[in-house]
Order: sequence, then structure tokens, then C-alpha cells
Amino acid sequence: MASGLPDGLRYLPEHFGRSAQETLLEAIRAVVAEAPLFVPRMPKTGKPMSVRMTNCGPLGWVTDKEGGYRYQATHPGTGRLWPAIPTALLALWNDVADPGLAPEACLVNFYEPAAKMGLHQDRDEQAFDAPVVSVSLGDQCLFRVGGTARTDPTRSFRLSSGDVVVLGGKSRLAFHGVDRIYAGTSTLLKNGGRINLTLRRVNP
Ligand code: MD3
Ligand code: FE
Repeated sequence: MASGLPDGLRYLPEHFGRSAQETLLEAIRAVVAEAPLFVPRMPKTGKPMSVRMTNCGPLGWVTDKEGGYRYQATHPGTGRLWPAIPTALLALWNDVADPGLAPEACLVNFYEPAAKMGLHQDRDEQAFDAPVVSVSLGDQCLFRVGGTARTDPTRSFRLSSGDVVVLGGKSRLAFHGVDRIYAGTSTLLKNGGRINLTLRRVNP
């Protein structure tokens, strides 16, 4: 982590320009219309997370008090299959990840100004070789990333609308989180807030 960023992390600022962001947002609105945002709850305690979520793709990440963190093919509220991953996101994956192995899950996180996400690792997948590809839309956030141990030093930086982060190699299991949202820093979402999309491979 000599540069201050974990090995394997690629940061692509403003990979998507404004009009591509608007196209992506429309596609995500269609996903949310079919698969409504839900409140994820922590395993065992049932404590609600501050972020709301939905998914698209063959698998979606869900969590609740009884079942804990997992991937499943259906929406926990409607029981229906998740909608397809928008073509613009499949194209992104082909550009920055392995085009031979399609993403299986796209988690959609919606942050209101007060929402945050504590430092964690993403390890509910069985495919740590494939990267996680993240797209930010809307208000800026303060993103924090460290090493593969919780106590490793961390680095913070702002993610803006249109930014893409590719978490491959050693960075795939880095601890990371979102410490805060900067309300009013983007005009993309009429009512403010931030959307983060993460494309993932779940099965090897
Ligand atoms: C670094 N989401 O959904 S995306 C998550 O902005 C998640 O909503 C955050 O962490 C968000 O799990 C961060 C960037 C990201 C995603 C996965 C990573 C960074 C990562 C996996 C390993 C290291
Ligand atoms: Fe994560």
C-alpha cells in the first residue's frame, strides 16, 4: 500500500459523464420500481442499517435478523426474481473486469444524508478472484479503505457522482466503509442523497 491505496484498487474518477449518469439513473429507477428498496437488518440483533437497498441480476445480497447475510435469487418483500442488470453496467464490467465471467449480483445502496456504512469486509461471496466494481451516483461521500485486518491504517477520500472504483487483487478483501454523505454536492438526484452500485461475482 505504498501509494496509500491498497494494491489492486483502481480509482476511475468521473468514468461516467453527466449524460451517462442520467441514463444509469433512469435504469436504476426502473429497477427500484420492480424491486422496491428495503431496509436491511443486522443478523441476530435485527438492528436496521441506515442504508436502503435493492438488487438486480441473478442473485441479490440481503440480510435480516433470522437469516443473516446471504445471496438469494428473490426480493425479500415481493418474492419475485430480481430484475436484470442494466446493459450500461454489463458494459462497464466488460471494460474493467473479466468479460468471460458475467457479474451475478448488482447491489443498489441508497444513502439519505444521514446514512453511513461501518467499516467491513465483503466476504459473503465465494469468488474472491473477481473484483467488485462500484459506481457512485448523486451526492459525494467520504469513503474509507484500509487493509485486510480491521486494525490496519485507513485512508479516506471523497467519491463523486460518476466515479468508478474497481476492487481487485489484495484490495478485494480490504476493510472499507462510508463515513458520511455531503448533502447538496450533486444535482443528479432531485431530492438529494447518494446511490452506490456494486457489481459482483458470487460463485467461482
Ligand atoms: C473495498 N458499499 O455495498 S462501494 C457494500 O459506497 C459497500 O455503498 C460502499 O461497501 C458504498 O458492500 C462502498 C466501494 C467498495 C465496494 C466493495 C469493496 C469498496 C470496496 C470491497 C473491498 C474493498
Ligand atoms: Fe462493502
